[in-house]
Amino acid sequence: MNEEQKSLLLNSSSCFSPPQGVKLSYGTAGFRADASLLPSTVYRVGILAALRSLKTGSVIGVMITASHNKVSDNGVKIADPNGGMLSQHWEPFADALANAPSPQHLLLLINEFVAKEGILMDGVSQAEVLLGRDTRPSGSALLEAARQGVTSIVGAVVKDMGILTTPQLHWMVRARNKGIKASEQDYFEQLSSSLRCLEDLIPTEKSKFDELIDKVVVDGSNGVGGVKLKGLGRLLNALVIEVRNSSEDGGVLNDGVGADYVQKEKLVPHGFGSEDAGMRCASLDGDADRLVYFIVQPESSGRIDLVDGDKILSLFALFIREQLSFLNENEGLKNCYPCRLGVVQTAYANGASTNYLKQLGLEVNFTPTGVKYLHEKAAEFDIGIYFEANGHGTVLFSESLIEWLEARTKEISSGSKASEAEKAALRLLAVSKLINQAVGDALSGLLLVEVILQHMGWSIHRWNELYHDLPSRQLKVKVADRNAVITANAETVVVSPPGLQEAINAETGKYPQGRCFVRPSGTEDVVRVYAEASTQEAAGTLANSVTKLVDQFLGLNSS
Ligand code: NG1
Ligand code: ZN
Repeated sequence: MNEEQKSLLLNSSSCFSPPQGVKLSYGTAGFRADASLLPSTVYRVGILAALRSLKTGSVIGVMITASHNKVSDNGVKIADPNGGMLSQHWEPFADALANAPSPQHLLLLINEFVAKEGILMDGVSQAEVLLGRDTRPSGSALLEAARQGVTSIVGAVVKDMGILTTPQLHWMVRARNKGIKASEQDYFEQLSSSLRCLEDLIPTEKSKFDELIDKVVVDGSNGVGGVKLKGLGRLLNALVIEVRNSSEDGGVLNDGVGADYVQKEKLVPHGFGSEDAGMRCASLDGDADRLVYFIVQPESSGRIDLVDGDKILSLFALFIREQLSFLNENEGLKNCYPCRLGVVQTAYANGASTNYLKQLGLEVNFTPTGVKYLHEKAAEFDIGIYFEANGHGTVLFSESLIEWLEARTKEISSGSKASEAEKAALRLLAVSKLINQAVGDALSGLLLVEVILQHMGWSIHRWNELYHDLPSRQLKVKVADRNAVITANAETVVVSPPGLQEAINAETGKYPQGRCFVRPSGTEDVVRVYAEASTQEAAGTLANSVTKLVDQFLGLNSS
């Protein structure tokens, strides 16, 4: 590192002191904390992003958001060259950077790391970082901190992409690195044109809808998703999207609104009421990477029927499975593609959804919580569909399948009537363009759900009837040290502290269809408890009893 670089880093880092007595860790969603604690961390993540860009020779993204968490929180995470999460191999460096106590320590760390990774800091190599943020009031100052971090590395430039959904930024990073146009307009155009392609291929006998089915009402969680959905909606022909709880409506972000609230509380979000009973409603989270649907129950009970990420996954799996069967039906060997379709869930998936998917003959895989694990597993298939019950998920297509589909659809001669197999190939190709290949994306997910429902000629009620969720309950417990809980088998079994799993088993055994697991959260300082049973009351009692067990083994008063 030359003198110019050293003094640039020392000068700029002296403006950002790390918070005293707080240890930050790059969890499943990057760094997250109260926004007042974050300027130094975000500045340092800016440095990390510039180094990552130098190392990979690619564009890197930095997104400033705390997703579904409260408005006073914020967070920061990196988008890697393929648009995915930061390589796990760099996470320890992110932790060390964030917690370095002084500018001198920071410099030392960077020096060691660049030497180990063989990163050239010669002032000649170029780095580029795209910055984005959600609508949180703390976002603009934190974006500035990120900018300072990036530009404290010689040769690194910043592009401020402004207020975006998290998936938009990931999409842009991926597109830039593929040499594709990557503006917001390009994103909207790709989504709307692939949707149109799918709409044009809807079987004619199914394309008749009453007014109710044509419209979807979306809760934007008082965040960025609502604004973007309005922009996208203007480019759509057939689909009518009514947006409520958009950031400019003045409500508080994620407060009694949004996908997390709707999924966890199973209550009607603000801005919705009994007049919406029976309508097709959807909810996004604060940065629009989660999507759930819901039906407001009649009368003013305030309750909803939740159509969660598991049901979105099931709908996508059904549609894709149908297209694959058309694709290979009556085809000679030459035209067949031995497509491996896999689905990926976590322990939070409702047991009824897993049974349903298995009954369809699908390969169901489980990973620990955290998008990076699901994404990695799904990428092993030709078509990998992953969803968390909370509504984060997408459908990944292998490069070789896309190439094959492109070749297959090029053969379709204009003017002649496409065969069922050709239509299926066109549909799958359109899905691969519509659905975000980088991360779960509520906007593209919503368009895909909408067009599949039209394709099937299904109401939300018909969709919801695919299977019946087992009643479930989620709770959280504050403990002395959440990392004292160590789990195995995709987080379904506690291996430490000893004895806790046996106690959970004994409790769970008392309930018909009982299932329960506990795990440390990656984004909050709590242990989460999930319980399922044959009735809502039983699921609640089981969750409560296990919460007490966690408290006995690890509670704030235990050593
Ligand atoms: P943690 O706090 O680790 O449970 C939560 C969600 C994850 C994922 C991350 C990232 C639940 C139970 N957990 O993680 O699924 O979405 O946030 O946002 O919903
Ligand atoms: Zn989110």
